[in-house]
Amino acid sequence: MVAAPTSSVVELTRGDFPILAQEVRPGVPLIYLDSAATSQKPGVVLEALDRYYRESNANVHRGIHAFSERATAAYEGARAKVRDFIHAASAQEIIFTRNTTESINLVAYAWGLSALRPGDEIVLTEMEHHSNIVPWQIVAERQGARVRYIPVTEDGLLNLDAYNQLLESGRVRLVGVVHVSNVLGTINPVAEIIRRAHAAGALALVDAAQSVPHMVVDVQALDADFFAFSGHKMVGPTGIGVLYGKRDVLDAMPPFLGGGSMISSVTLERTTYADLPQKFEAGTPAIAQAIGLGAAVDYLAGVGMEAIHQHESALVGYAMQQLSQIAGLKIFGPSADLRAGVVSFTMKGIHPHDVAQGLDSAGIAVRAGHHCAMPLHEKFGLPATVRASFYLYNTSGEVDHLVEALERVRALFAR
Ligand code: C6P
Repeated sequence: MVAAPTSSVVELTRGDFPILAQEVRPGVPLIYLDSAATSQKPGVVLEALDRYYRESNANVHRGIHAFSERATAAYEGARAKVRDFIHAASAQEIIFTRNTTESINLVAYAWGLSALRPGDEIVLTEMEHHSNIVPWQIVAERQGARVRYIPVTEDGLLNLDAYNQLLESGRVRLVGVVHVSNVLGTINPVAEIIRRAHAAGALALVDAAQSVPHMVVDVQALDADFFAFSGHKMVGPTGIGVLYGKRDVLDAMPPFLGGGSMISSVTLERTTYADLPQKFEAGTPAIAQAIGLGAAVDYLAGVGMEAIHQHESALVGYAMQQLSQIAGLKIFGPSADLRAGVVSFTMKGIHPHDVAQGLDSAGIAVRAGHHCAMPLHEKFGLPATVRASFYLYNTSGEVDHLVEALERVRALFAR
């Protein structure tokens, strides 16, 4: 029997998130267990957005006037905060995008369309989110390249022997791997995967959408060539994401989008491009959202990423132990020590959408469906799962409510 974990993280932070004091319906408080889809936002992030629009709003990198300089300083300040948060060497390696999806598409189109040749191979994994599958399928088809996949084992881990065999073809140009699965919660051994990719002469891209918000990451220690994540999953606003890329790799790539801000000079015949990071930031960027992300990074760093990770590990261990007591409930993925704060499950004889609806009537927000990972669900022979995902503001009491509500759903459908 695992005791309900207690944590100073949640005691310190819970009150910072105004939405968590909301009721779903009169008398039914919100229990938010869907942070893998998007996280809630603390007051400091909401205030940073509001303050920017009230006190500093202007376009960046354009005006000579004081407000443009103020907005530019805040926008570039946010970039520097992100650099420090993921331990990148230079702010020039931090490209602001809309989200993880756009970051990966940037690499697929800018790098893939210029570097891939017929017969080249891209290696991904069977546990990728669609955003790290579909762009590669599109680009591979155009270039005559091939996409291959590292298989997932029954217990939700990557088969690294099969990975070695894939690398033996000698044709692999890029390995793309999810750091933390949004379905299984599996924390993949990305440092080792990247080491093997480099030994085989391939670049390595990490989909870090579910890792950067929840644990300490160091892109230099991992030696990743590309690292993609979203602001909205890390207590920041929607509309802002990040692509980290090694400077020499980004320098060698052509731009993705063309337009204002990404140029050095333009004539009617040709264009020369700006240096990094502007080369990849065409048009007016998401200024307020970047500044909001800077505030989010400050907030997370203030709480401490190691403390957040510990809190979620304890919570997911407790949740798995409690959920496994429910008759007919099956959890997918590895043991708690190998996963982040995500638990996907099915309940015998009850459709996942019915489970989610039953939970919603108890004020509990979870996600049900394929979670944009259809190939992984297919692998497990499932159309859908129910997913509970945790963050720094969740409590063990909320896990208890989840378990009680699931017992009620089970009893209802047993009648
Ligand atoms: N997963 C989920 O409920 P965007 O939408 O671009 O911010 O993130 C895409 C993405 C990429 N990789 C992983 C591992 C992800 O989990 C996600 C987003 C959400 O699981 C929405 S589908």
